[in-house]
Amino acid sequence: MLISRINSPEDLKKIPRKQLPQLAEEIRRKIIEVVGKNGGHLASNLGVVELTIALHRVFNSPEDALIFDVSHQCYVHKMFTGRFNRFETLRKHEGLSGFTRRTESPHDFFDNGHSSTSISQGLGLLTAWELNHKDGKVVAVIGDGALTGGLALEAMNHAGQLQKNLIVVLNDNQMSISENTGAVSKYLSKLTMSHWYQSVRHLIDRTVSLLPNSSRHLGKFIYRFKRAMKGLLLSNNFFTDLGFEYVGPLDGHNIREMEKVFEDVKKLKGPVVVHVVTKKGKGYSPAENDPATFHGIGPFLISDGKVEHFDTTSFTESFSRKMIELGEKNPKIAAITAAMAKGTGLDSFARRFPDRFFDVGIAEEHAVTFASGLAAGGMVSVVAVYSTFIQRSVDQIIHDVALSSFPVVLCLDRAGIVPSDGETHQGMFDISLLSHIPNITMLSPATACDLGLCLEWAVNSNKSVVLRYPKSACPTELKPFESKIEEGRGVFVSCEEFAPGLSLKFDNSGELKKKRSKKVLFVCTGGMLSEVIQAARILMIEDIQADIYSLRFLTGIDIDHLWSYVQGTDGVIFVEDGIISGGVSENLQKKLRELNYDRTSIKALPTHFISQGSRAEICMDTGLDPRSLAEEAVRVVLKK
Ligand SMILES: Cc1ncc(C[n+]2csc(CCOP(=O)(O)OP(=O)(O)O)c2C)c(N)n1
Repeated sequence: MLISRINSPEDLKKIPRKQLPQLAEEIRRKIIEVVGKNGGHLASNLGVVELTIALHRVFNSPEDALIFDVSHQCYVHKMFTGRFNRFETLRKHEGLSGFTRRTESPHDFFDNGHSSTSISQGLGLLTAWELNHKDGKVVAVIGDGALTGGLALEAMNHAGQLQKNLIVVLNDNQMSISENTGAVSKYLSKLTMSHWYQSVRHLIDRTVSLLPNSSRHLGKFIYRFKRAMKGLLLSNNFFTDLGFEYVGPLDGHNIREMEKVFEDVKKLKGPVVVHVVTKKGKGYSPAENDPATFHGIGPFLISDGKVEHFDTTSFTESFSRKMIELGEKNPKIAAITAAMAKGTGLDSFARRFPDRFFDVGIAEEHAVTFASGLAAGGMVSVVAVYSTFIQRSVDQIIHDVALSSFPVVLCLDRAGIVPSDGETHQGMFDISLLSHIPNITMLSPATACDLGLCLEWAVNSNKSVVLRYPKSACPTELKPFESKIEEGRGVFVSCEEFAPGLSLKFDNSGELKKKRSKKVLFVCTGGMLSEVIQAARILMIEDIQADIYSLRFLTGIDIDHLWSYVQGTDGVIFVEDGIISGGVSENLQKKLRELNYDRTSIKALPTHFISQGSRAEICMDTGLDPRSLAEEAVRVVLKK
């Protein structure tokens, strides 16, 4: 295999040109094989095989910097930079990250994962290199989806001003995760059409030159037609107007053509955009035909691309269904997402109520402020994004939503522990960031039914509400979670509910014992209910009665209600899938201390970045696995 002989970009440069198609084929096969097993960003990586070959053959990484935006498309780059041997460990616990990571390689300049950062990063890096008299080219590789992010446009604005030799490679496959949306996307299609125009123009020119003199009036007509078409397609180039040179659009699967252009572009002065057109999912028909599903996918069967389906309901599915139901009932509900229609489950709402659905592109800040505008105009806005990406919108939530108490419901999927994607995707900051904002009510539903009730309450509350729920299957339904929502109050789940057999205790002679020796109460965020139930079952076997109080509300908590369940217990264990600092547990622990109750302990995510693994592995790493929770409970109730 050619690919196994490449340990550095220098090795790649030695591969004879005629063997490059074979190399591309080997790379595609390897990506499909590993992502089929481990899951990952298949379609995006299959689309950039030739582009990455051309970039690494022309530029001299790491003397030159290749910066991948989001960096979900960096698999080929990893293979060329000494990581092919470990490629099988992609996205696994302690394996290679699915994104660029500085700790992995000097060829990875940034720890990316969130979108639209590469132009800012590249411009900063280049400026620093110049100030430090270091030579080297800086190339930002950004997708057409990522270009819809405001940060990328802010960076272009600045780059146009600074006029440094920044090279921006625009990888245009007309797809974000789903089909790209918005005016920028339309504009790029127009530019791409100009390529078609150039080819057609040459054909027309040749045909006209062959026409006899008598047909000259036809020639004039054709000339006017050409001019009109050119005006339509090329009159304004957004990039050149911002002060960039523009080259393209190029065929992103033609290595030779790209190499030639990159060689020329290296010599240019000032910033340049090289527009490259690629096909998402190239070379694997299930991904070519359905690039949105294969954007980020779990393990699948290579023969037909089918994904195994489990017989469980996820929080996302539950949200998706409830939104349709609420949308039917209330025509004032509008739904907004930032390029995550499929991931958040809003795609079905979009199909059912297209007039009330808005995909704003990768623009979380705008999504929130747009929602506040809708709310000001009499709508109830539901914004669905991932917890990690709402970090972008903290100011918009404070300034544009909470200050005016607008009825905006923020639904944060992937809150808490997020498997496989690592540090950049954990949903661990939302409680600390958002729960302290005045006028914000925050809820953490624990089951599918609970999510539905919380969402219904939220859209009817006329308040600014945040709902957070994890990427996981919902715990199987428990009756207490069907109870009516009472503001500030959590859901008490007695051990009889989730461990009916275990809740009865017999002594050695077979007599039913009335009481266990000790009693503990777990107070948890909804996303941790599954692990807490398992921990409670372990304790029941060990003669400790364990009940649960699930925090439906993370703000404005009715402390008297909680206290009524805490009284008479030998210990309280708070369990939270957010960072400990500024979390809800810290606050409640303080409140219980004020009531002279101090047999408490907090098990929350540590305040450091958490890398990839399965949910169970991350729980083990952070002490949130059922066994560790049970051990902590024993320590507290036995005062060890
Ligand atoms: C701030 C932010 N919001 C959302 C996402 C989720 N996301 C990851 S990749 C992607 C689409 C990127 O599209 P594009 O840049 O065109 O790359 P492609 O995968 O099409 O090559 C999105 C929305 C993200 N990574 N960061």
